[in-house]
Amino acid sequence: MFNPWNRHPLGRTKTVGITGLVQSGKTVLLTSLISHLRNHSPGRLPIGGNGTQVTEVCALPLPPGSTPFDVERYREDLAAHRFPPKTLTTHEFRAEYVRSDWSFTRLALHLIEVPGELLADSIVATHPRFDDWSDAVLRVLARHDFARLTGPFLDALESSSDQDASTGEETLHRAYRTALARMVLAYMPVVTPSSFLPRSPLEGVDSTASEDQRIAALVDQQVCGLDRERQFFPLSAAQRVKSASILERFRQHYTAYRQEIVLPMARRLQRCDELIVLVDVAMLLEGGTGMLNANALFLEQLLQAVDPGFRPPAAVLNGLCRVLGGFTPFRGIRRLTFVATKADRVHPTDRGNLLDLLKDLVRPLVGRIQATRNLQIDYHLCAAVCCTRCPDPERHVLNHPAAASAVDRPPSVVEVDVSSVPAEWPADFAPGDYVFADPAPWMPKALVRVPDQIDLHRIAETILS
Ligand SMILES: Nc1nc2c(ncn2[C@@H]2O[C@H](COP(=O)(O)OP(=O)(O)OP(=O)(O)O)[C@@H](O)[C@H]2O)c(=O)[nH]1
Ligand SMILES: [Mg+2]
Repeated sequence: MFNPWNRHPLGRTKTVGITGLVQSGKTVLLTSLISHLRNHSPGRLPIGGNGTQVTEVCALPLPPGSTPFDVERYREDLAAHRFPPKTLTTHEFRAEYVRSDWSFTRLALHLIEVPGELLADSIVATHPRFDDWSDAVLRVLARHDFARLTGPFLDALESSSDQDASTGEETLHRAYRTALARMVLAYMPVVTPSSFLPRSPLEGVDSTASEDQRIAALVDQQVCGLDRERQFFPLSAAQRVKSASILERFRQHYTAYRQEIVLPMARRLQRCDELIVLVDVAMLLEGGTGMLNANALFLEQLLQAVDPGFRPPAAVLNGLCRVLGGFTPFRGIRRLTFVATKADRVHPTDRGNLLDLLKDLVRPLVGRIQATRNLQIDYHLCAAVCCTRCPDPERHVLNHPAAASAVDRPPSVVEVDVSSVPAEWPADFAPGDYVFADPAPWMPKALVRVPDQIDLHRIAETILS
């Protein structure tokens, strides 16, 4: 938008989605980034060259019905060594920025945090029909990585042909909810429908509850669909032939769920200009091969759902319009940035390996898209808040504030041994083979002070380009 009265007359807009699995660090990254840009110091967060200064000129109104990203509240949480609350719905932030190396341009930046829970339903977004979703989900559940968690449900499905249809439905539904509950507790990112994921603490479950008690609470309290009356679970081809009335009902429930919950989220992601996907690589090493494979599958489904990149004619037209400072005729994701987050959890000498592991995980997945489309892809490593210190580069230890400290009291500092990050993904590794630092959250209380970070400027540069 051209405004001759403004010192920066050329207005550009950009929408950036920040996404990644549950607990990948989205809220902390946005909180730290916005704090840094509000108090920008080229010395602490170098962007561009020659001491470029970034200024947040003003906050901009959000589209009606959107939930604001509450940066002040998250800052306070972190400063009090509390985890930020779980993000349950899409949170948004809009502000206008100028950079001292932009002579005429100002940028209206729209940042959107998309919760990881919703992304588990990427497989729903890419399958318009219940029958196809069922087949796709059953194929995933039969994979070796999930067999331990989903075996009883698959066995029940197999043997259900001997049972009367309505008894079979209740037994199967319970078996499916139990399989999902086991996936939730194992942090497997393929829980669909994602309505099953708990949005608030479960009733009757405290920190002393056993795994069986947690599974029972999830099975009893969570739903697979829009509500208790409109639930569904995958049916095999044989079941679909045998139980026509159940199939008809499940098709309706699936369509309603897809339209009300999943498609709005998928459209929102597809309308972003750029997407930043956070991956906690250290957590994947801690979780074992099963979790690594599940995450690769999750990333594949996410890429299918957001459908990034442009075919050459659309890319050329958009590029031309952008150079001329105008509206781009084709909406969609033109740039994907993958970020290995929480880099402070590993020893400083291992951070290069962390980035290599991220590339090894993602490259095969995006290569197929890049082969046919114009799509910019970047890989970065960062810690939005650096909570660890390396007391001695010769030893594989890190110092950090202890995670289990009393709220509102400065946490005690502990020294922990951390594993070496391998140069490539090991062929087979079990949960617990790797252990990294798990520091308490941290943020300076004074608003003029910005948190220590590792390479956050690379993300800022991407967003403000
Ligand atoms: N050491 C370290 N911990 C981090 C960093 N970023 C996030 N964390 C921790 O990781 C956990 C998850 O961070 P969040 O930012 O809430 O993650 P999220 O992706 O928004 O999580 P959900 O909203 O629940 O999906 C919190 O305990 C944070 O303190 C980081 O840069 N370094
Ligand atoms: Mg969050």
